[in-house]
Amino acid sequence: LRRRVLRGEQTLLGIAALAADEVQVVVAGAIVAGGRVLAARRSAPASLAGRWELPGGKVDPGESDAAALTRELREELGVEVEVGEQIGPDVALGPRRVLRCLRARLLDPTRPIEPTEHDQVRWLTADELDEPDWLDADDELLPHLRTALAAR
Ligand code: 9L3
Ligand code: MG
Repeated sequence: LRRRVLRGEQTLLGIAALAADEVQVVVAGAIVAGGRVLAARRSAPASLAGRWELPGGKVDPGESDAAALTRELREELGVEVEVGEQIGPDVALGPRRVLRCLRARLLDPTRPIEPTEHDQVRWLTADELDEPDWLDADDELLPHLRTALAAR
């Protein structure tokens, strides 16, 4: 794990030297409600299928992080959200790509989640955060998610 984190840090140092338009940001939503955070299981691509993530996707050119996350969560889960602060640091996904986790609040918490790309969703308490088989980058955000859950 330490080796992987170190590699991630070196990648991030490299990314810091790039211009903003040379870095692909992938936004992920920490949807928190009632002391739980929503995790979603990927169904594609095959290499990532079955592993869990905070839902989201790529920021389009010229799009803000908040607009991208709002769009992705609408497409992937059929929900409307208000986007809040970043949780944890940017995590390197590759030499020119970072994962950025943002808090997202459901505008209508009673509306059911309707996943279009994920084959399961699950609401996790802080104590359950370690249970899913998370994508590597998302796994690095867990301590920060735990803090964010404790704060509410
Ligand atoms: N990714 C990693 N963790 C996440 C998300 C939303 C995405 N929480 C990675 C998986 C893909 C890439 O970022 O390789 C782009 O994500 P998507 O557009 O396929 O969801
Ligand atoms: Mg996605």
